[in-house]
Amino acid sequence: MKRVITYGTFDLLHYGHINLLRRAKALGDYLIVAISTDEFNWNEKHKKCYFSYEQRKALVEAVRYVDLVIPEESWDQKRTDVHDYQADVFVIGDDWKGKFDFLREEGVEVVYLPRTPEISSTRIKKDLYDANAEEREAAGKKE
Ligand code: C2G
Repeated sequence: MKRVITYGTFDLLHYGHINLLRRAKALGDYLIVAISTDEFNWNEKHKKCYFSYEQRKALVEAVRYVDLVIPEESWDQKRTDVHDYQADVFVIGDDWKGKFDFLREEGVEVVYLPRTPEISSTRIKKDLYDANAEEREAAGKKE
């Protein structure tokens, strides 16, 4: 049983996240996903999520590739997580390339996967904002 672990915020779950989770699962038999808590996101990543941790957890748990979801509460829990959850492989998108090589010291294979281009939660928020502005302007013209 080869166990894979990955970490992320997974807000506004989109096909880039799914591509990552599918490829991560393909590297083993069991996939653990550590989802950043609301506090971790705000304090450490200065990200305000649209969906709460519980909502993001429910969405990711519904993905066919995911076997277990755990909370990510600190940057440095990875070193212990890989032992606590007997992870053989750590996977993350290549926007983090090189940042987690230290996990190799814990006997874990570290894999950086190419990100899916164009899509991101930030891009979704911006596109929706722009579309909404266009709709409001068009409605204003009609009145
Ligand atoms: N991802 C991807 N392609 C995208 C967007 C995201 O492959 N277009 C990947 C990221 O590389 C990451 C995962 O999907 O592996 C989750 O992305 P985010 O929710 O943005 O996670 P991030 O904020 O990078 O948090 O301790 C690690 C951090 O928690 C990672």
